Amino acid sequence: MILTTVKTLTLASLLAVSLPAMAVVSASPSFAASALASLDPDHDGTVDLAEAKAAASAVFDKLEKDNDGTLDHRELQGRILAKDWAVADPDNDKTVSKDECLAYVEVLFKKADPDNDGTIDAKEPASPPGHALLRLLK
Ligand SMILES: [Ca+2]
Ligand SMILES: [Ca+2]
Ligand SMILES: [Ca+2]
Repeated sequence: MILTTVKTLTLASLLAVSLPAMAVVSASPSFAASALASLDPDHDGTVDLAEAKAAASAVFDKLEKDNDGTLDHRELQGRILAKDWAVADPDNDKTVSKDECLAYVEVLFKKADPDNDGTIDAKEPASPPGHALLRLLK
């Protein structure tokens, strides 16, 4: 019985890792909070724009496999939803440069910070732009 539970949990966490977009869509507040924690290196309970941009920069470098300086749809693996490409890719060349990526993070960050205090706290990632930010930065 205990073993079955462990197996189920392991499967669930594997699914969460292999399907990041789906995991974020179905995210509970506690999931959002734990995802937030991984973006909060100074552990003050909030993510500021510098932390979000640092995380985005690290994700960009990790995903940039062919070293052409941009991320295409294949490299992004669904981290940017189709409807958000117009925002993330203003020059419409179907790839996201690092500048575009960081500008997109800034747009999402401002939308995900409704009280405009310059930080995203544990509750704020539950908003759609908060989800978009977590989807990109995971
Ligand atoms: Ca590339
Ligand atoms: Ca572009
Ligand atoms: Ca805030």
